[in-house]
Amino acid sequence: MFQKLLKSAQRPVIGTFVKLPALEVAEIIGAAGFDFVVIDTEHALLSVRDVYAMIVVYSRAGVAPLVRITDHGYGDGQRYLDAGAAGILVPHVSNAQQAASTMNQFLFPPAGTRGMGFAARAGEWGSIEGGAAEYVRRGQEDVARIAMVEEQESVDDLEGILAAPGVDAVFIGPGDLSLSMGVPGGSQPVRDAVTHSIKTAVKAGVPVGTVVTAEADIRLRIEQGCSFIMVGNDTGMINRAARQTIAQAKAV
Ligand code: 3PY
Ligand code: MG
Repeated sequence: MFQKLLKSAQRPVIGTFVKLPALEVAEIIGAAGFDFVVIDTEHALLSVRDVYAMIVVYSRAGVAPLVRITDHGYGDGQRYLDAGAAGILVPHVSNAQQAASTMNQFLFPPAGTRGMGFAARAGEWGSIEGGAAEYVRRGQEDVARIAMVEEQESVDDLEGILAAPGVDAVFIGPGDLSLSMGVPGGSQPVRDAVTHSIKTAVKAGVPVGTVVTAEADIRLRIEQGCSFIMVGNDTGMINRAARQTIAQAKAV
């Protein structure tokens, strides 16, 4: 779903992080017009069942559900892909070797070692048209395996990460990159490192995305070649709306 979206969209696609398991929130965000969401298990206390329900609600709303997994292990990522996630974001991929060994787990043999779960939701409960071969094809071709580049080391080894088997796209994380560069929260050198990373990925022909906090940066990052951009998250949207609502009421 996400891969197809990237290939067919006339313009870069826009998504947001989602951290709240309430399905009411998922329906509201799902109807708002986002192209994709990233269900964030790295920074939100979501259970596997929470993630599963969110995948179902967002995909039924026509919003591609990606899942950011917690680490480089097989377990969670495999289960979310079998639950029908459109892809996974792997945080803190430090170098090419790590990119290859991590993504290998999420490719079916002979390319990798992912296990067959044809009877799961991603195989339409075993009744997918085209059978197990179609389940495997979707797992290889339609699913997006996205490496997060968010350390100085990964910026330094970016060309290797971009060339690693199974890396379908990269996502530049300015927050952790700023920590890794010793300037929490960001600075011009961090912005420059993000720009450099985006341009390197574009040159390699690998889809690249990032998260922006300022509206002006949406245009900038699109002009630099990002094909997917993330803005905000569900908790931030509620927080801001709540504060604005009460501030406006009290200002009367
Ligand atoms: C980062 O910026 O570190 C991220 O993980 C994206 O929000
Ligand atoms: Mg991060």
